[in-house]
Amino acid sequence: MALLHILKYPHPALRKKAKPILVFENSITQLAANMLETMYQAPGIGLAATQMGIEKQILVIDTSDAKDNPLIICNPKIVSKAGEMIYEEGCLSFPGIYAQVSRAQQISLEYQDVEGNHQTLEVEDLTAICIQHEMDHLIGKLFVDYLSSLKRNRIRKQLEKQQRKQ
Ligand code: GNR
Ligand code: NI
Repeated sequence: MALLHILKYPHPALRKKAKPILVFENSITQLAANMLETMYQAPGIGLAATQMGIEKQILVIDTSDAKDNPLIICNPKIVSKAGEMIYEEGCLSFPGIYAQVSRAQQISLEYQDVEGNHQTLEVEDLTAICIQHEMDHLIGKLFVDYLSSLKRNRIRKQLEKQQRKQ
């Protein structure tokens, strides 16, 4: 296993659109294991391949308190949404930045597991929010895109300054 480097906003790779995984070979299992290790170490509750500059439709989450419930999701598609929930979100590509975002409170999902088997999932609350946040990453969309351009520009300047100091 290995820790992966998480790209920080405004890295241009965060805007790339991920492609479906067609062949579920060993390298996908390896990538998923490395993404989980990187997510737990960060620590975070989710991670999308786009955040490492990898253009594949794969995300991992673990929203359990005990951090003992990892979920690997490939080629996800939301088939239904319900309700609305506002939650204070953070993102590992935006260290130290938090903002309120409104999303569906409940979602139904079709996806493939790491072996390529088709699965369905119904989730709500934090897990639903986290999966929607990660699925946005896979299409190059970021949580700051839900904010005004004024707020987004402030955040961009703050992060650019932070990265110059490193
Ligand atoms: O660790 C994370 N926490 C979080 C909190 C609220 C809403 C979404 C998230 S996802 C984030 C990890 C991350 O950046 N995933 O892309
Ligand atoms: Ni994120």
